[in-house]
Amino acid sequence: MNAHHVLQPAGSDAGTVSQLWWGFLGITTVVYLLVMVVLCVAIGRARSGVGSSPDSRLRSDARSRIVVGAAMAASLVILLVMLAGDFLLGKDVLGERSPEGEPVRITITGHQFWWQLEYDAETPGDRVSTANELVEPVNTPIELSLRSTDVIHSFWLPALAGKKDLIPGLTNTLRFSVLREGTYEGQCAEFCGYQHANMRTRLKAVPPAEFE
Ligand SMILES: [Cu+2]
Repeated sequence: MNAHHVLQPAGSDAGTVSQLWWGFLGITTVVYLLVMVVLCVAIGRARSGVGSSPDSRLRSDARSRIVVGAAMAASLVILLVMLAGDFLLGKDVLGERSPEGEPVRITITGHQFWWQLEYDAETPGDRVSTANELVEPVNTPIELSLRSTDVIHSFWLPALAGKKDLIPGLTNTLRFSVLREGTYEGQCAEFCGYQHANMRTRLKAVPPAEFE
């Protein structure tokens, strides 16, 4: 399995995003094929000279009014469906589908060109600082606080969750959970300087017992 792949989701958010992607691919494929069929029929009719008499022009005028009306109605329906889909997807991505429980909290600070990771804990002795590589328990909510000390970076683990920016002077929050054990590659997704391409990260998802 390519752990960098956005269409092989292993996280709560990435699953929703890939569902949306496949849904759109299906709908747009059907629409494309329909348009091509109608286009071929129209070209065929124009070639054979159908509809060139004055009488049939009148009929085709009436028909084109129906077609325009139907197209407008279809656009309205599609817009409403997309609005509803957007609303439902937003609810999913905001974490209402994530597992219950106390999240593992980590503060991530973006630097040119590395990620500083700090595991939050009640007792100071349990706080851990590390760089670039995260270790997380599976099926447990994860809450990342994202900050930056220099320029804007963007934290992105394609197989797990969408991008979220790290902005100087602002703390952003990213919540998700990992559904399968494995190692997942990540990448800074906002151009931040000459070494931007080397600003990688990695998340190792382990069983909760091993994480403790
Ligand atoms: Cu960066």
